[in-house]
Amino acid sequence: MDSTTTVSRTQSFIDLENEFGANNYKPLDVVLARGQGVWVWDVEGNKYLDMLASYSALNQGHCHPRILTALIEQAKKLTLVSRAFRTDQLGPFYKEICEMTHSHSVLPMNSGAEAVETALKAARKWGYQIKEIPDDMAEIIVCANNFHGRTTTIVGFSTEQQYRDGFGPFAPGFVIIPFGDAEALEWAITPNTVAFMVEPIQGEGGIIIPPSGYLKKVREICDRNNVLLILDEIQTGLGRTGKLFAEEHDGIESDLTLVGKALSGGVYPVSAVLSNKEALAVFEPGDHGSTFGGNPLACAVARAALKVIEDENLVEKSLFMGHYLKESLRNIISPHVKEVRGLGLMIGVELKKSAGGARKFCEALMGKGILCKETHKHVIRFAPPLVITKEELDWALERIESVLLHH
Ligand code: IF1
Repeated sequence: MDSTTTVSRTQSFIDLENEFGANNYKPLDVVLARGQGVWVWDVEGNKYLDMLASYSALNQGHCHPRILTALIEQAKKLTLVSRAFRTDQLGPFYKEICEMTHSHSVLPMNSGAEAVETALKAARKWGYQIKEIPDDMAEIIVCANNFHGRTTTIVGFSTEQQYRDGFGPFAPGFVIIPFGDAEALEWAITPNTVAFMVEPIQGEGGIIIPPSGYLKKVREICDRNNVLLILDEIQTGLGRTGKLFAEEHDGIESDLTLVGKALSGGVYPVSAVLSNKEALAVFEPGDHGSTFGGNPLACAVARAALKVIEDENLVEKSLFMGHYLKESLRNIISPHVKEVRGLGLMIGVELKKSAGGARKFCEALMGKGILCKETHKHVIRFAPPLVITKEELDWALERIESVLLHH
């Protein structure tokens, strides 16, 4: 293939997207066709190291053979019965995820936003039934700079103008406080507060890590005020930060934990609400549901994805490799870098304003065979699959260094 045909091959796919698709994304102009482990290949045959890992959905790496086998074997047997009937996958999935995460009960959904919505409903119903607050008065506290998904309820309590503009009117009942400020939580709680929902680390917010001990204080405040603590671990969970859940860094347990993304290893949309308390117990038949939530294909995939995390020690790998990547990034002396921060393999490199934005650095990295994505204009996010090796990180670091030094 000469270079003129190769360029037009990529462009032809981009043209199709532009002609027929809604314009709600502006991706890098790379058209991927294949993935294996930490590597992906575009339609020209170029190979890239995936350092985004689909926003942590690919903790187990692309096309993990054990997860694919589970998908294929289950797909041949039974894919969906709806929740009108039972399957031989649901119970075992429940048992395995509850045992692995020390949860008492679980409610399966598909997307992360659905898990968030499920937790909001559970918290409100818990507030009316158990905390006995007056009808339709429930308040849920969330943080500024949050990202919990894209439904109309969720974007209604976003503080990012673009996520909200043009999509109102929004659901009432949400109170916004600054992230990382436990005192602000104390102040915001009223007799009608049912829950506080927070990301342990704000991902889309720019890899923002709260002051140490924040979640510990938050847990104590919630306990003292009979308020549920909902942790959105859709991005931070399942090994990403070097613990199975980020809450473990503070030695606490949430009341409701939301998981998604890596729950399927990026193979299929699977999310869940995990509960340590009576919160999920408020649901009765008919209160909540989903056609695909908990389907046997999803359960088989999630069971395999969880086993891979366990059997391949991905939590420990994330801690070890994350430490290595973070320290190595800190050793790069670049005039553009303001701060390198992160936990496990969830790392942000914040650039100085004078660097002119992270996007062009991501484009330069793509030219060198590394895929990553800017967040909040000035932060380059590095979050590769947790299966990445030291040799692969060294390969990446050489290229990251040259981009950070010469752009
Ligand atoms: C996109 C961002 C990341 C999440 C947390 C819930 C959800 C997400 C903490 C909703 C989703 C996504 C959505 C995806 C890109 C990605 C993202 F940049 F948009 F913000 F990861 F940082 N809670 N995050 O991070 O889960 O319904 O999407 O399954 O393109 O919007 P979902």
